[in-house]
Amino acid sequence: MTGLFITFEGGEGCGKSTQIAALKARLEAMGKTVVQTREPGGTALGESVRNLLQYDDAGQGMSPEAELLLFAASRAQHVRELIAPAIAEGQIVLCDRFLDSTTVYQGVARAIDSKKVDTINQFAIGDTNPDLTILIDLPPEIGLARVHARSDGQLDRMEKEAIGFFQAVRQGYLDLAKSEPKRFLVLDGSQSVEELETQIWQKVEATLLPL
Ligand code: Z5A
Repeated sequence: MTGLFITFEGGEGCGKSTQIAALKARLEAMGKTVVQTREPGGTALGESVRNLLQYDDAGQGMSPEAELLLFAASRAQHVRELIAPAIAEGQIVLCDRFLDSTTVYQGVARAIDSKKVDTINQFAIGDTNPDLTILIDLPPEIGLARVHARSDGQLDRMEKEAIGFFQAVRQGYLDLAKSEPKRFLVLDGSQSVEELETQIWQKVEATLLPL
């Protein structure tokens, strides 16, 4: 019995968490067992790394190379401790960000050599690849305005980057999705929560049918 591994990607505030919660509720109503998780994080080790990457003073001067390896370390543990065992038990794993975030944020926006990023990504995930990746595309100005509206002025280390960084992220995602059209579903994140929910459900239902 093998499960299903669905990842959600996109820029800040594009609506991933909102859509994951809605999809989880629909799947559970069908009697499916769902694991909802996120990156960086998802395990005790991963959540500690998340704090280092986002808020800890020790992370403030972090080099792009150290950042890449910390995201990969969190992922390596996440795959082995939580994701791969859940898939092997036939569960559905919904993950807020996965290896495509590294490809785009560290590879494209931080301009680290893409071959090196790919090698590290593959080492981290082994053979645990997503079955489906939902990319919620949104102009960064809109996503960041949503994040700022809910943050009380408290931004994490990466949210303080300049707008050009997030524009590079957006383009990086769109290029990546174009290169892997079978795995990616690209949705317009400026639609309503309900419209997005319907489109995601149509795709997931069709993916589940043959299982
Ligand atoms: N990162 C990396 O560089 N490399 C990696 O390998 C990985 C990550 C794994 C993690 O951020 C950071 O790490 C991220 C990438 C980097 N960096 N940055 N910058 P995070 O986990 O803290 O946050 P996030 O992933 O960027 O997500 P988010 O800010 O929590 O947003 P979201 O989950 O996509 O959106 P949301 O919480 O569902 O919605 C945001 C708000 O918009 C909220 O108030 C909603 O009510 C509202 N919303 C949602 N949908 C809609 C629609 N459709 N219309 C209007 N309003 C909406």
